[in-house]
This record gives sequence, structure tokens and C-alpha cells, in this order.
Amino acid sequence: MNYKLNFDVCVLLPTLNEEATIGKLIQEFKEEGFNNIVVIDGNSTDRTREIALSEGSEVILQEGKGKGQALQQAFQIIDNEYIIMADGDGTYLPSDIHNILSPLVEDEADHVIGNRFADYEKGAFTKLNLIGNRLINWLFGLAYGEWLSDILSGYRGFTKEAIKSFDLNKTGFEIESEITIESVKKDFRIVEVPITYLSRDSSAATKLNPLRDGFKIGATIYKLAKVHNPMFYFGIIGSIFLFCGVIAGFFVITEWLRGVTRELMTILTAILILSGFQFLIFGFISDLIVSLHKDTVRSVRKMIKEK
Ligand SMILES: Nc1nc2c(ncn2[C@@H]2O[C@H](COP(=O)(O)OP(=O)(O)O)[C@@H](O)[C@H]2O)c(=O)[nH]1
Ligand SMILES: [Mg+2]
Repeated sequence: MNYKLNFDVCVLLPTLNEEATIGKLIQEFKEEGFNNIVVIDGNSTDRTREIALSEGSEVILQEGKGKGQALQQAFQIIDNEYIIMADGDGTYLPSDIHNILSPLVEDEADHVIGNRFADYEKGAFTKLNLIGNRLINWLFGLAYGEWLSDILSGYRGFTKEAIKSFDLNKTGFEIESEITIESVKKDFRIVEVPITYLSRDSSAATKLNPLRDGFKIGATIYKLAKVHNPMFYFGIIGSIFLFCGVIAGFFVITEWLRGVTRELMTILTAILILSGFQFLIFGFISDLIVSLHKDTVRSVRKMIKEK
């Protein structure tokens, strides 16, 4: 089914030096029936803005730096009922937009993620990309209890209500994680749909550094879990302390069996194990507080809705 002009849709494309692909991309979205296209450009030094304008899209110059800042700025300005975002690098198919839009307009989702792992071209992901993505999706599931296949996808759709309620602070490539976390925290319905993922045009390099950005994304998922799943947040710290304590304790006992008493190591072992338990208990208590708080928020929401 084709979902087009009857709905108030904005297609949002963040770009940074994508002159090789942006023109064709805009043309193809128009062929699919979507004429309201906004390019948010990160001060490209090539002809990206010029091409985007000549293809009839609206072009906004981003004020700060990073894909995250660009999206935050665009989300504030755009006021359409549905917002679909995609990369400007031609790795996503404009024809897949119907898959993304359909759960939104059918009122089955508030946030739709295009799952790139459903169908990807050979070479679209490096080995490191594949491992990194798998790890990050797993960490996300563990921390937020929502087991998704592709939380880092750049092809997504949102309702206006969802977009306007997001509290976003990340300026770089952590933005996709932050958006997904915000959706889970605010109880929005997330649906994943299959899409096709192509490899990048050989003349344009990715702006993502897999190790540096991968690490930043992992750290964001972990840190933002503090107020959502404190048992996970403090549990990890507690487990590390306990693990070190057990290793130190093992050493102390084997030495003691040989007739040598290691006083300092014994003290260290005790501190590590006690601190580990403290963190775990702190996690349990925080978890209780968060659960109670969530119940209260739900009741308040229900009351507001029923009014
Ligand atoms: N406006 C803006 N867009 C950016 C910035 N960095 C990357 N992008 C765009 O965001 C999209 C995703 O970046 P990309 O390098 O393809 O990351 P990858 O898909 O994870 O390899 C592309 O369309 C980039 O041109 C930025 O700092 N500002
Ligand atoms: Mg890309």
C-alpha cells in the first residue's frame, strides 16, 4: 500500500558533504509522493546545499556540530504530523518509506525503526560494524528491557507527539540511542520494520568512527540507564567490585593455606566484597524507588486521559 500525500509528512535528511547522493535521493523521495523534504546541513564544504535547493527541498543550516545537534534543531522547527528521517548518503531506499510510515498512520506505533539487518547489501556493514551493532543492541536490551534488532538505524519515523516530547542532549552519533531510550522511557510504542540497507557511495566516506563513536554510544546507553534501570546500572559496578574481591580473596586463601598471611590483601578483599554488596543493595533500593515512581506517573497519566 502506498502512503502518501493524504498525510502530513516531512522527510528529514541530515547531511554533511553528501553531494554524490543527495540530489538523486530527493528526486526519489518526490517520486514516492513526498514533496515536503527538509535537509539539515552541517556546513558542508561541497555542493550539498546547492544541489538540495535546486532539487526543491528546504535547506536549513545547522547551528552547531554533529548529527545529534542537527536533528535536535530540526525537531524543534518541524511541525508536521509525521516525521521520517533518513541519511543523506543514499544507503537507504526512498521506496521503503511506505514500510516506515504505515505503522504510524495505522496508529500502531509512535516510533518506527527501519531494521537494516533484515536485508543488507554485502559490504554495507564491516565486520566491526556487525559486531559493534550486535553488542550495542544487546546492551540496550539488557538495560531497557526492550529487545530491538537495530537501535542505531538512521531510517525512522515518528509522530509529532513523540518528537515534541523527547528530551535530547546528545550532539553526535549517540543521538539514535538517545531517541530510542527516550521512547522507551516515555512509554511510546516502538515498532521495527524491515528495510534494505545499501553500501555507501565509494566517493563519500562515513563520518562515523566505529571505535570512538561505538564506545560513546555504549557509554550513553549505560549512563542513561541510571534512572530507568538502576539495578542494571549499579549492578554492573557492584559485580565488578565483587568479582575483584573474589579474585583477591582466592589469592589470600591460597597463600594462607601455604602458611603465609597477607594482611593488606585481606583488608582489600573485605573492602571490595563489602562495597560490591553495598552497590547491589543500592541498586535494589533505587529500583524500588523507580518502580514506585513509574506507577505514580502511569496513574497520573491515566487520570489526565480520563478527564
Ligand atoms: N547535519 C549534519 N549531518 C551529519 C553530520 N555528521 C553526519 N551527518 C549525516 O548523517 C548521516 C549519517 O552519517 P553517516 O556518516 O552516514 O553515518 P553511518 O551511516 O553511521 O555511517 C549522513 O547523511 C551524514 O551526512 C553532522 O555533523 N551534521
Ligand atoms: Mg550512513
